Amino acid sequence: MKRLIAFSAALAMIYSIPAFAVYSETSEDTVISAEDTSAEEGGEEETDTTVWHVNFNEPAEAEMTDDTENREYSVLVINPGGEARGGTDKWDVQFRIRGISIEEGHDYRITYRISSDTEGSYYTKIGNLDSSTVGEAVAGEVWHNQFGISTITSYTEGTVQQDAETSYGSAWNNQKIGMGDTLNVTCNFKGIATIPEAEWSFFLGGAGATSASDCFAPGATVRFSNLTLTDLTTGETLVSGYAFNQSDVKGDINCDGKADVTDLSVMCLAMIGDLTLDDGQITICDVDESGKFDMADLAHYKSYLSGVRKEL
Ligand SMILES: [Ca+2]
Ligand SMILES: [Ca+2]
Repeated sequence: MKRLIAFSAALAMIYSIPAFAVYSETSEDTVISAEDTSAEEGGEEETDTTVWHVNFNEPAEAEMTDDTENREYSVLVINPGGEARGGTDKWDVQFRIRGISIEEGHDYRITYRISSDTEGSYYTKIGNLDSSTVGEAVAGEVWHNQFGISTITSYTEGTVQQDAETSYGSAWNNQKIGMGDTLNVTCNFKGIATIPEAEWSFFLGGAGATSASDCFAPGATVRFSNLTLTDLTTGETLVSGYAFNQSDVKGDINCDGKADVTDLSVMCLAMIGDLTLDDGQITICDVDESGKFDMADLAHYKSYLSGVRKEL
């Protein structure tokens, strides 16, 4: 196990790429007003809202790069907006996708990886487009970052949450992220209302009535990948943005197009329980194709990286 832990530390260093943001809280009324304006006054025109995109309200400004090479979306928060700058609140900057449909009673799994180069926080939710309450879904939100059974793994702090269950009625607070950190998040939740036209959004904006501080400072870069939403009841994949299991390269667990020591580090983290993998990722980790992911796969990978084995 010693060797594994060493690998894990190495991985943590490799992964010390910046991450995130601040955090805030939301009240249904303010969310409604925010949504009412954000949809119309956003920075984008003619944008296909069924793909990941940024939306912002003046004076907020943000820029999204679809980084196909690194398989991630990168959002530069140029101006987070917020009350102090003449804006409204944390939803002044949003990274989001629309065109999702949620069914009451269905089970869902959501995953994402978020990295930030500054300390910050964010709020993320799935809800309808006008924030009107639907049944149990207050402000039209069927899910947010404090609802469901979630596991959060930080590359700097290890496991922050493990299968932590939070009821829907809990405070709708932001999730913090440390400077240079990366969070891997998995959450299972049940659809508490049917929302035929829903969006999944990350709020990255400024401080306001529901947010004590800016999510991110001007100039912060926040990166996203492994953005997946699966309807476990039907097995349907509703959202898949740079999912971890999309790489064609064997053993490329972090989906950067290469099989290298970084991937082995991820596998080591998973092996010691610091990282939770989904079924697709476990399949990728089974590099010796034995049907299971175990120590033999780590040895197999090592022999490839050291040149003893010519192919994975
Ligand atoms: Ca890789
Ligand atoms: Ca195996």
